[in-house]
Amino acid sequence: MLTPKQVKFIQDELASAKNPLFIYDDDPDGLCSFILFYKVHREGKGIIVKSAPNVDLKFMRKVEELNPDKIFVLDVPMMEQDFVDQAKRPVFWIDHHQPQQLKKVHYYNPKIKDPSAYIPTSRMAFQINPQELWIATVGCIADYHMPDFIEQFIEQYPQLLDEKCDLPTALYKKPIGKLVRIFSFLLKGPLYDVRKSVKILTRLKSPDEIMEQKTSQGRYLYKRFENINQRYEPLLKQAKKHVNRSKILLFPYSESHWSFTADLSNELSCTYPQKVIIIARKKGGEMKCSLRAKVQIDQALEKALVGISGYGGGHPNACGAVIKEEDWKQFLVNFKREL
Ligand SMILES: [Mn+2]
Repeated sequence: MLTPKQVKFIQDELASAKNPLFIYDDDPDGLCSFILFYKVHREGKGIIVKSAPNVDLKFMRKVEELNPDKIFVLDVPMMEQDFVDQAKRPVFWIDHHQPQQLKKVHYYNPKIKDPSAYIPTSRMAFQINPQELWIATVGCIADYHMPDFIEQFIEQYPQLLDEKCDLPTALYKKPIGKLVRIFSFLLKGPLYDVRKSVKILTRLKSPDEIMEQKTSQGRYLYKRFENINQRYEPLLKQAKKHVNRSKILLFPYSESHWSFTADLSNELSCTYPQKVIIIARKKGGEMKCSLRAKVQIDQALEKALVGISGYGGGHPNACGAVIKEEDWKQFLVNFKREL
């Protein structure tokens, strides 16, 4: 969590920014962090980190085009020093992945003090903007974290969550879980549509606008979600057919489908808590994977990557990895060995 002093500092920096640029991760935690920050003053522009989760020199083009006075980077695991140096603007970076060492950045990461801390970025963004309880809740639950303010949420939004429960229940048996899925799916598809959806999300006043389709904006988002969901459900069905006696549930699929890698692995991990889930989408000669388990897997992944062309990492129970296709078989052998 941010200290009261840090909260005040970031709030002041945000308040004095005339044209802030928000760079955020391509998942509901990143998106909700952006919405929380943006809604404080409704000033500036947001861009999603779509390819590798790294703010590098590619982003300089956007900096030059938009000419922001301050840059806020939210929930993105990595940043290049070259970017910070060339941007020549104050950079504020709020994240909760593996701590990085960069100079000339205002860096906030709860793992620096406590390596075992698991605090989604949207939980910290809620400290900056405590007005948007439902946005913060979506971000936290999407990142598999039951927030400490959940009782307040239940009181205010009983239609979304009627009682305290565990995360699998909240995610897959309660309406709040559907809202999490809506946020996740609205980030998929052509960038033009994604931008339009995000813009609408920043303007919603209540979750009922989507869930009950109470406004035309909410109806639009719900309709778009339903369309995307029609691509997801058949994949989920297919993936479930890959369950066998093995400890690992492995489901590879091709780039002819939209990417649902993280959504599939999250859901299957809750449905089959005994299994180690590996969902892999083949794209451009690489296997882009999401790994989930109720046991710790990040160290096994790290060891399995030795001698393999690829990279990966993440949290103890949730990791991502990208493996060159020619090393895929060997990687699986290694990973099974390390489990
Ligand atoms: Mn996150």
